[in-house]
Amino acid sequence: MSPRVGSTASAPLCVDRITLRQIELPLKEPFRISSGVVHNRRIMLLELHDSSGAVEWSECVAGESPNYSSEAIDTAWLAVTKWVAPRVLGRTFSHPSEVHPILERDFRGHEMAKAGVEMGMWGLAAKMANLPLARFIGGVRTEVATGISLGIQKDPATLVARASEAFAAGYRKVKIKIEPGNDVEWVRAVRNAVGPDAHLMADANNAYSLEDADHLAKLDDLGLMMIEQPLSHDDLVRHAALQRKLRTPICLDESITSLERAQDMVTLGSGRIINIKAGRVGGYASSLAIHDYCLEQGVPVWCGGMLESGIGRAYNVALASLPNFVLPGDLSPSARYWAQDVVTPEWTMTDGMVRVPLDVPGIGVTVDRARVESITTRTEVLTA
Ligand code: OSB
Ligand code: MG
Repeated sequence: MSPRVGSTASAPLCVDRITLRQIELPLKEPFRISSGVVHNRRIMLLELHDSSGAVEWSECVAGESPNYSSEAIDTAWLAVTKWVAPRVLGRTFSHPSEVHPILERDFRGHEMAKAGVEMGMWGLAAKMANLPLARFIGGVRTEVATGISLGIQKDPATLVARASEAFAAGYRKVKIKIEPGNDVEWVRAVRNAVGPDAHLMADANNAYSLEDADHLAKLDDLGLMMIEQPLSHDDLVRHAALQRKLRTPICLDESITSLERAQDMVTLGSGRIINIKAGRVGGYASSLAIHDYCLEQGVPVWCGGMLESGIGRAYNVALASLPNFVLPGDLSPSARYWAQDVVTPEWTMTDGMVRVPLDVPGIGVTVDRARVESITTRTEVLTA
């Protein structure tokens, strides 16, 4: 990949040690999507040590089970220790954009595992360049618009209450998780309660098939900004057929795992919006490439979330400061998820916006080591 226009020069990077930690962070309330439920986040954190003494943290977004993609924290742990870290440790990079191609060569899949390390290299490079990560990658925003992703609730009345509370709290968008049986009438109930102008969308996490096209078309009257990933996790062809039958724009999440998949989406007409999650596409270099391509193509993007701790969230917020992140992201503040986050300051939201940290080099938050230690359940130190 050629260096991105606007990407900032950096001092050479040479990481000689990566500390992996697994933390267990209880969610305030279970998060249910069509493909599974999460009660506690078991999260891999990475601490990258440069030979110069600089240190930065990153996070691998893989979850407990392979219900979102084929990856899970235990496969990612194996992939990082066995194949990802060995390609990076002790090697000198003149810019973090050089890491992605090294991780792609004869190494298929494992995007979340690759991204955990690759994004850490960007965070570290920003810190060593004495720049906030957002500025290091060419971000232009000082704050980013925030949406909330509401898991499937016990009944439509509860969903309506949660959505109304979210708008009252200032959120700029409410995303409603749907599945067959809990869909059109639930979204309609919310729409009737919040009024015609509220920014609403639905996310199906692959719960439908093309045979449901006529049913999904009933959403067209509900004024949704988009419907996210209605069909299979790796599908593009059927989404193109479905998009031809819907007025509501399709947004792809699971299906976009690389720049090439984003290009295929545009070529085939499989969707009109992309949810970029750096973890899903192998990290920042790939996210930047997808962002730049979508900007060229007039395809709006927004930043998705994977119930990250405050560390992963820092990378999401920095990414969302890029120019073509024109729709509110799944970037809720720390208190939406956790009784206590692992960073200081915690992520907060004011008037539906999260501030991009621009006063500190690197990821912009400090890791609370005592807090991390107290919830660590596995550690492994990898060296060159
Ligand atoms: O599909 O966007 C999704 C969380 C886990 C797995 C998949 C998804 C999500 C979310 C959460 O919607 C968004 C957030 O982090 O707040
Ligand atoms: Mg999604």
